[in-house]
Amino acid sequence: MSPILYAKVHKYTFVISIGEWNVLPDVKVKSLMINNTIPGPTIEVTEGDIVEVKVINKTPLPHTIHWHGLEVPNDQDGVPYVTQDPIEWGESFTYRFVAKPAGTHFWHCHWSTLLHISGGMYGALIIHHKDKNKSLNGKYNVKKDITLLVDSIDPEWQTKMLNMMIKMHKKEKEEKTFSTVKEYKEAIKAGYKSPYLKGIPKPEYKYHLINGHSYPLIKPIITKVGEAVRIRIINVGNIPHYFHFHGMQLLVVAVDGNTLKSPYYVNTVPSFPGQTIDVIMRPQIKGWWAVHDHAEWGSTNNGHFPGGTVFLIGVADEKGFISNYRPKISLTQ
Ligand SMILES: [Cu+2]
Repeated sequence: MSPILYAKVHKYTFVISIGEWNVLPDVKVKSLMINNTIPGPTIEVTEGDIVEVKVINKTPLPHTIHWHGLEVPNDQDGVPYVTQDPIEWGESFTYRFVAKPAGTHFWHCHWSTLLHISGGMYGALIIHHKDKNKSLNGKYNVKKDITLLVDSIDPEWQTKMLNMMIKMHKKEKEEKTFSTVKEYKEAIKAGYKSPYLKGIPKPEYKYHLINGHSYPLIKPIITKVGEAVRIRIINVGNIPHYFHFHGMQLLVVAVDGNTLKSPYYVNTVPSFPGQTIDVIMRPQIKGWWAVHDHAEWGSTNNGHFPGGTVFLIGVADEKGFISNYRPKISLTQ
């Protein structure tokens, strides 16, 4: 009998809808949301468990979901026209796979990826080691395990593109596909006009998000002197960020979910598009410590510093005291 019959099954339902999302109190963006939130649900399981995700599409756009970093059966990989037809308006599709390998991963929509990720279709996918001896949380005595999903958006581009794509998809109700390159070449000869000849505008990223919000809406991390916090940084967007942590060193322990044989210390953590990076911090000095993208554009809201990915780490002493200075919200530096 297959051991898979005894595996734990985790069932999720992803309902995709179009709505408005506030990245800041006064910045609302037309978005593609899963279960009405950005980021979408976190999938957190143990290696070898079965993950079952029912995707229900309530938008007039096609979608597929890709399990980034996972080794899934080919027909569950979620690449439109490579492993499956897109999930159309009113349709649903259920993905099912064994969770592997262990580590920090994520999921995202793979249709019109540039627009649908910035639209909000992404979430964390955390797979814990089955073998407790391999657990990084165990090894480093981690007291807090925090995930930061990083993205950059251009609200005007996003709204314009979503409206345009909805109109186009309604009008044409077709994604022209070809079975072979020969067929594609012949269609062009016969007068087919490729959409790339028209081009589309490029986004100019103006707001930089951690877990769906920009500074000053990003939640601070609160910890104690000497306590280990694991931070999983997942860059789902299209530009790199370089997170500089004030007042401490961080141990890089995993990249793309893979545990490093030789962990190393940094105080600036580079985060590249599509990459996940796990760091352990164990701050030694109490106080409010700033973290920000040292490529400073990523620390702005529409060009204004401070904004974007800026956030704080509050390090308390054994009595719970952080600092006499109480941080203020500044938008005018
Ligand atoms: Cu999508």
